[in-house]
Amino acid sequence: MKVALTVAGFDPSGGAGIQADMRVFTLLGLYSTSVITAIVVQNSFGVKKSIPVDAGLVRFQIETILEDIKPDVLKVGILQTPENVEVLADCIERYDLRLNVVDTVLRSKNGTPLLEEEGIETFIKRVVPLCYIITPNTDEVFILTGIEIKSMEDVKKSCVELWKMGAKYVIVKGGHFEEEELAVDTLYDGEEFYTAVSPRVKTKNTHGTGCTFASALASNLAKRKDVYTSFQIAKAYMYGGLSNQVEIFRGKGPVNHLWLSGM
Ligand code: PXL
Repeated sequence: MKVALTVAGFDPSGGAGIQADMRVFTLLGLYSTSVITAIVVQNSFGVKKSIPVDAGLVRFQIETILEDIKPDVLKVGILQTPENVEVLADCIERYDLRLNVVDTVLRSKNGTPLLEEEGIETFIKRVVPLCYIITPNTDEVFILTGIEIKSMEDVKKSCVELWKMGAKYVIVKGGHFEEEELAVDTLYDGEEFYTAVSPRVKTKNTHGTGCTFASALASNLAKRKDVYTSFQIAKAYMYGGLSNQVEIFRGKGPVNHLWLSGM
């Protein structure tokens, strides 16, 4: 059985972060280990507060897992502090965690910072060059590159920029172009652009989409599928989760991770 490690935040409402990651890994047939970086106090109406885990404790968790097993893939979510960014970069280098998917979680949908301002520069300097795949949405692209995405040309420009900053593969998610009929994600490998396309699903239940996509991607990489195939499978898994709705919460509920098991 392939093994994943997620380094991410804890979501008490269960739809994002470590809980989403572990659910996706399980459904896609992987064993999942997890290191917690922050406790994100939230429900379906939004994030109230995020409390970071001390960087020394994040390091201790990673070291303790890694002295025992080497995961087949690493998935990264919330880091919150510059110190946690440094620890992650250091551990990727030290333990050679090169097959990774880094989801750039910078702030919540209602604006709570999930990476502190001072951590962004450190993230760009230390983590982006170690990313195998980086998966920003359009808001995160703006924070990381200053490029405001209004067109496909802007998407391509930002892919090239993030690739130049050191990520091996860049996926810019188009889920935030709300007026379009299609949800188009773009992959860039330094040479060519590839797209994964699905119909846009009109739903309020989008909590955890970023985590879900990144974990589905990571699961397929761990199974030694290539990046291009993993990209298409992850997109298809997302579309299934969004289009097979479950109503659990009163606010913005989670995507349905369980749709693949027929629920
Ligand atoms: O979707 C970003 C995200 C990631 N991880 C955790 C979160 C959130 C957003 O709320 O709570 C734990």
